[in-house]
This record gives sequence, C-alpha cells and structure tokens, in this order.
Amino acid sequence: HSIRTVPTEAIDGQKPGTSGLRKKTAVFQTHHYLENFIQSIWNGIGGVQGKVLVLGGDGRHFNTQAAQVVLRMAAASGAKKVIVGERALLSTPAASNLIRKRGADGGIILSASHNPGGPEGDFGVKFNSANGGPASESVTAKIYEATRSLTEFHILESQDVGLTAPGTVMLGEMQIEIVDPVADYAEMMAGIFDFDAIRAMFRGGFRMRFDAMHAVTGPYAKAILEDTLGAGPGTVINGTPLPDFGDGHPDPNPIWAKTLMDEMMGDQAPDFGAASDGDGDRNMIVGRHCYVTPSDSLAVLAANATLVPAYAGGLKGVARSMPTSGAVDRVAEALGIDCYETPTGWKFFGNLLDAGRATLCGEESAGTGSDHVREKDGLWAVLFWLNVLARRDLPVADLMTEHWARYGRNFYSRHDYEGVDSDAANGLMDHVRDQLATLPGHSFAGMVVSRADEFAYDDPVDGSRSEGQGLRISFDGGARVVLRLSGTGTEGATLRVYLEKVETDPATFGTDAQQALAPVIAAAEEIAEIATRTGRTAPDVIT
Ligand code: VG1
Ligand code: CO
Repeated sequence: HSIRTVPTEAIDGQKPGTSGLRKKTAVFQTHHYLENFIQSIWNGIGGVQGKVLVLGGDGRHFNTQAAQVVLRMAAASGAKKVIVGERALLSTPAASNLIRKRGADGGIILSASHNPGGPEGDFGVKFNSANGGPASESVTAKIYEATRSLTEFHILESQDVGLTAPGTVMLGEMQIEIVDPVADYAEMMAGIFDFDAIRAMFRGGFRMRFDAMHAVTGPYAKAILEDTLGAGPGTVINGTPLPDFGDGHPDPNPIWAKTLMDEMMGDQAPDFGAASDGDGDRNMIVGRHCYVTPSDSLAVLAANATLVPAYAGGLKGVARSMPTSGAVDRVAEALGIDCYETPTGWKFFGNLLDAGRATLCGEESAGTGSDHVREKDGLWAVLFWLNVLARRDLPVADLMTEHWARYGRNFYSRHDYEGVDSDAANGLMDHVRDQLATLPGHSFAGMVVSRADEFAYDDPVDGSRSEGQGLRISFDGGARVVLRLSGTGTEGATLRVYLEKVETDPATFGTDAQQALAPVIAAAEEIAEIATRTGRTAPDVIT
C-alpha cells in the first residue's frame, strides 16, 4: 500500500455546530469535502500517530463509503488501530461506550442524527474524545482552525476493507478490529438495570412498542427488548436500519413518530411506547394515552433513580440544558443535590460527568443520559423507564399525575420555525437582544417580565466560558420564553422558541399544553415579532 499526499484547498464553512459537522449528503460527497474535514480532525487533535480510534455510524446513505475513507486516512496518518462496528454501524452511545471500555484515544461517528438521510438528505461527522464524549468547545475550535489552513491530506491507496463480519484485518500497518455493534452495549445495559424485574413484567403481560424509525437502534432494541427481556415479537417496529430511514425523519417526537403516537392514543394502545433517533442517542417516552415531555422524563427518572441498581446509592447531581424545563430542578432540591444548567449540546455535560458532579443529564430535545457513557442514550432511557415501571407497578399516566402532585407541573413546548431566511432570523434575535435590558418590569399578555438576559456558561470544572447560548426571558410566577437558533440544521436558519409555565394547582394538570401556554406564546410573539419577521403564521414543528 502506498500513502498518497494529496494537495487540497481549505473549504469554507466546515465549522462543527451543536453536534459535529452537518451538511447535505451531496455536499459531503463533493471533491475532497470529507477528506478535508477528516484530515482537519487529525490535525486539530495533534495527529493520530500510534493512536487507537473507534469508528461507526448510523447507517445512513454514504455511511459505508465514508467509513472506508476514514479507515484509509487513519492508516495513512499512522493510527495503530481502529475498532469499527460491523457494516460500519454503531449507535452514538455504543461508540461512546467502546471508546471508554477499550481506552481508545477517540472516535469518529458518521451521523447527522435526527436529520433525514439519503442522497437528498443530510450527512454528518462527529469527533469524540478519549472520555467517550463529544469534542469540547476548545477541541472543536482547533479542528475548525485546521480546516481553514489545510493544504494537503494523506490517504492510503487500497481496496475497500470488508466490514461484514467480526474479525481482525490489517490495512497497511494499521489493525482494524471489526466488532458486533450490539454486544458490548447490551452487556453494559444488563449491568445497569434490573433485567429480572423487567423480564417478570413482560412475562406478566406488559405490552410495549418501540419504533426504531428504520435507524440504528433496530438491532439493539431487538436484541435487548425482544431476545433478552422477553418483550413479545413485533415489539420493535421499523427495526431494520435503512440508508434513507425508509424515507422518514428519524426524530423521535410526536410529529415525526406519529404512527407510534396514534397507536399509543388509540383503544388498543399497549402499556408503553418509545422511539429513538437516527444515531440512537434520543428517546421519546409515551405511556398509554399519555405523552411524557423529555423535560418531565428527566425529572421522573431523577425522582425514581434509586429503583435502578446502578443508581441505588443515589445521584451525585443532575444537569440540564438551559432551555430544558425546570422540572428536574425541584426534584434535585427535594433530594438535596446540585442541579447544573448548561448550554444546549451534550459536549457541555462531559466535564460535570467526568468530575463526578452529575449522574443524570438531560435536554428538552429528547436527550437523556448518565455517567455510564458520555453521550445521551436513547435505549438506556427506555430501559430506565421500564425498570421504574417494573418496580412501581403503575401506568405511566398515574406515575405522571403522582409526580406533578408532588412537584407541580411544568407545562412545556418548543415551537420550531425551520428554513427561515438567515438574515430575518438574525434580525429577530438582534431585535430581542436589544430589548433585554429594558424588558424587566414590563408586562406582556398579562405577565410581568422578572428577568431577561443572554445565557453564558462558566464551566465550573475547567473555568471555560461559552457565550451567546440563547436569549431567556422569565416572568413572575415561573413562566419563561427562550429563543435560540439551531446549530444542527443544514438549510437557512431554524428558530427555536422554548415555552414554559409552572402550575401547582392539580386542577390545571389535565390542561392541553398549548392551551396552558397560550399567554406565554402570545408574550413571545409580542416581544420577538415572530410572524412579521419570519413571514410565518405558525411554527413548522411543535413538540
Ligand atoms: C439539537 C437539540 C440539542 C441536541 C442537538 C444534537 O441542537 O436542540 O438539544 O443536543 O440537536 O442532538 P440544535 O442546535 O439544533 O438546537 V442529536 O441527537 O441531533 O446529535
Ligand atoms: Co441523535
């Protein structure tokens, strides 16, 4: 094998967003685009000479071709070994686990997560560090710097490596170990949860549906839920990973997982429903006739954590992203543990988990996780719920009612405006930013603003500061509006409006969320002029 050094030119816009670099698949397939970015990762982390890496992806279109390029480029730059999932598949949490378990120096995950795939869809590349978590802000900045000054990349000349069966092969001087993508992950889950209790619950007639959305979790869910825990055959639907996710949008929320939602709200609804996203790090939880918001899910898991063997000793602390509702805060208060508020994106939880300050973390976008890995973990959250339900022996709806009765209910919704003209979106954010100092004391839709600012995060572990992390406006009585622009989209701008209102009167708990939030929605419109500035009269997606 000979190593080719290929002259190239820096490509604009290779700046990783909330979670890696995401672009249209066709963009990733243009001349040198992928190669430039991979070389920039190597350069940004100080090279891969002698290093061990993990590699896998969510199976979307271009996954296998891209994996071959990464392998050839790792070999060309002197990597010692790459541990790769069979067929280049690994869910994001499974990759995180492998990096940690094998003491690897880092890993590459080929995924655009919840974004649609296929030739017309999106592709993405994430780099995770030796702790198994997404590259920190400083590492990401170095990688971006490297993309801007790149002049050449190195790649081995070779045929494609066969990745269809476990085993070990050499690529030049580099070893490639092909592993079953599910085995280590399944073993870890068995070590965390009370599998006997869950098994007994299924034996007792408990029925569930898991929608893998034709994305990466299908094989994981089948192996764990059906084969190991005895959930009935057919529990897992859309369980075969497809390059275009069966033309679907692998984002587990009531809009994109509508088939599952319809079943869960119908007469024949099973006891429990769940779904995961493209790369397996998100989760949607829905009981019979009862949708659980991700913010509530985090709070319920925190409140019931000691029912899970791995957390029986209690939680060290909890953390949530800033736009996530404050439901978990009150659980933390009751438990007497710390609650951290971080910017959006899992990379901000890494230090807290590494330092042993937080055990559970979560985001309103259907991400929940713990210190078992350094990523959010979809199937883990589902198993956590099953473990809690097995021990509590209550329908999901009753568990929620009980939870709200004790802690109050944070009505919550996110309104997304997608593909908005970038100038209009930035103009809207500037317009709100300009008002922040003067908003307090003013009243909107009958609510008085108590506080308004732009969120900045000071990491308590490494002292780093991250600014510009979202505009937040709080009202007397605990209502809140947060506005930020998405960092994962690939077309125009996506405006996210996060809406929250706290109620403690049980008589209100049955209210529809949009109805309960009506004044908050009206206040957001009044302050941000969303309709006139975006030209939209309604959000594209309401979750
Ligand atoms: C979104 C979510 C954020 C999540 C990120 C990656 O980011 O809001 O909470 O961490 O996606 O999730 P943004 O910048 O578009 O709001 V995943 O499962 O797509 O890697
Ligand atoms: Co994801």
